[in-house]
Amino acid sequence: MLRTINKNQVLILTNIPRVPASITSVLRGISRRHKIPLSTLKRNAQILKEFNLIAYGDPPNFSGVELTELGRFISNLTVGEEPTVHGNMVQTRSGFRPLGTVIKDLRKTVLRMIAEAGSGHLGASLSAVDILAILYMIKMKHDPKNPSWKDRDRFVLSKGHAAPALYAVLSEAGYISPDRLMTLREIGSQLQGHPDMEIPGVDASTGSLGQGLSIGVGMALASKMDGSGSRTYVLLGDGELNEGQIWEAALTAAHHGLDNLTAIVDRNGYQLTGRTEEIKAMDPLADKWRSFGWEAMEADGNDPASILDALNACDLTTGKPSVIIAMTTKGKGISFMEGNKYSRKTPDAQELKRALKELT
Ligand SMILES: Cc1ncc(C[n+]2csc(CCOP(=O)(O)OP(=O)(O)O)c2C)c(N)n1
Repeated sequence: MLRTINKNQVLILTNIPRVPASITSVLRGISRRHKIPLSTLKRNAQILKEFNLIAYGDPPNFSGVELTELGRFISNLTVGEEPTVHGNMVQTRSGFRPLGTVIKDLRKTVLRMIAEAGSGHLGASLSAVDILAILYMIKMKHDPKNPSWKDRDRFVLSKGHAAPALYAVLSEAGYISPDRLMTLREIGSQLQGHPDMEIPGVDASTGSLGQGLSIGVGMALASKMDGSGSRTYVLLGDGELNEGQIWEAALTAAHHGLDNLTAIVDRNGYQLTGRTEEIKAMDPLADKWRSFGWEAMEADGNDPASILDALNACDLTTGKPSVIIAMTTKGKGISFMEGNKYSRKTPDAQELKRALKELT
């Protein structure tokens, strides 16, 4: 008998992570992103299981979902590209692409944008690329065709100086046309050194460090009051935690039990002028958040699987906000830029060429 695979089944096949994840969390993610009822996806997952294209255990012997060998074959045929070991296929403006390739391309875009502009926070942008990619490509419920969709998840780039990384991701997701990216920091361009809410997909204007978590608290509180079910994510710098306003916001979020709020600290260990621990020590950082009433966990912030696991764990937290201390490397991905060397340094033509070569 000739069998065909429907669109929902293709979506499921191409969204099975290469990392351990439960079938329910995968289907829930697809349901939220593509606005397909969970029950429809569950039925289709069951069919894929019967076709022997995916495998997962049934409760109580539950196990993570994975593609079978046949499933992987079909999935590759369907999307026409080899999935990488680094993660699942993600939907981009140009169709489904392997996450690992997308992330490399984002780093290349950030390098090109900052080189073209002649200024920008390169190290801080590169350290945050993986986190932003996972949020916009996998985790968040949003719709590039309808940026102001009321029930979308919200994102606040509190460390606003990493704007080039945000613009690169927003472009890949379909919000910003790629030909505008190279206007970074040009007079008259929307794409300034810090994000502005005029830009489709940008939920908060930021740049003055210390304010983003307060904005996120307001958004999460509003979502609770509206009953919209949307989540709010805030990306903070570790040096930014020197700002007292962060800790006022942390108290407020815990006071209101904002379990729809997740903060992510880009713990790259450096601020503008040196090591965070030398300028104002913060360790043990997770314990500090816990003492403020937050669920706190650590993750490898440059490992997509680790970030996704932590974000999924935050979804399960109830009654309090959650924070991920994402251990990252400033300048991540380019050997000679890692550390604080390219905090504010712009690559010259030679350096750009070398850096891009490392990402091939
Ligand atoms: C209120 C405020 N003070 C100073 C600055 C200037 N500034 C821009 S980036 C930066 C360092 C931030 O360090 P961190 O939060 O660790 O982020 P990283 O660049 O390491 O990712 C500073 C002080 C600012 N943007 N806002």
